[in-house]
Amino acid sequence: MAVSQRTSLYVERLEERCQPAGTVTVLQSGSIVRLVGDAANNDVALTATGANALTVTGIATTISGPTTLAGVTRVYLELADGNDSAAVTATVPFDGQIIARASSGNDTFSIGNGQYNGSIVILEEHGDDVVSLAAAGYNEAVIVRTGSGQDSVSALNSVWARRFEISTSRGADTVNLSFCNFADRVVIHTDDDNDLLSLANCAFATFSLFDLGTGHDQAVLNTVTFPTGKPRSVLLGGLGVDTITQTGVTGDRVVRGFYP
Ligand SMILES: [Ca+2]
Ligand SMILES: [Ca+2]
Ligand SMILES: [Ca+2]
Repeated sequence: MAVSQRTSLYVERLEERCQPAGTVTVLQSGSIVRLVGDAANNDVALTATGANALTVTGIATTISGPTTLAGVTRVYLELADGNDSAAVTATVPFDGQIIARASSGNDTFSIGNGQYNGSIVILEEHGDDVVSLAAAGYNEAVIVRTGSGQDSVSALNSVWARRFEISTSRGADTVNLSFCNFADRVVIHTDDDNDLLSLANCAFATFSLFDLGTGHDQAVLNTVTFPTGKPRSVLLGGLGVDTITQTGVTGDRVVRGFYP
């Protein structure tokens, strides 16, 4: 009897974890907006409606405070505990900065579909986080730190005017860049554990760094253009038995620490 009760409670908790819920409080102070979540699995959508204007929509999540915002130069996403999701779109170009602050849980950030003229900073810590940057022009720096956990960062079908930095810290992480043009430097550190770096149909206009850290890492490059001349781009396997596959790769690069 006791065993049966325990099983039943565990199933209920799993169902609850998969459902968006809770309340996100929207606070505006001058040009700064904070979206503050609670311990539940919050799910919000932000849509740019002007260079400094946004609407906030809760997906099975209650929004407390204004949902139509003007005069915004910076947005903080502070969704707290739980497995949170935030999706930002800017088919009307958005000039503000977007900063996601660290929270526990397995969080998903999707920031794309449009034009971003302000920098984007994602500072995650714990949990298996997913960051997706797709179908957009990123006209300022984009910095992604996903912390511990098995994280996934993907950049798809986008143009990057300024630097793009990714650090995925501990955990078996995946970084996938495809159909992207990078005008400025790209710096990727996947750090400890067995990571996967995939670059497909990408062009790098200036030298870039890909450091896979310790662990048995894998790099797969398919149809990638690096610039010629110095300084050269660098691919580092680091400690561990690392493998690299290069198909249709042009330009100068230094490849170190991989087994053939
Ligand atoms: Ca939350
Ligand atoms: Ca990680
Ligand atoms: Ca590694």
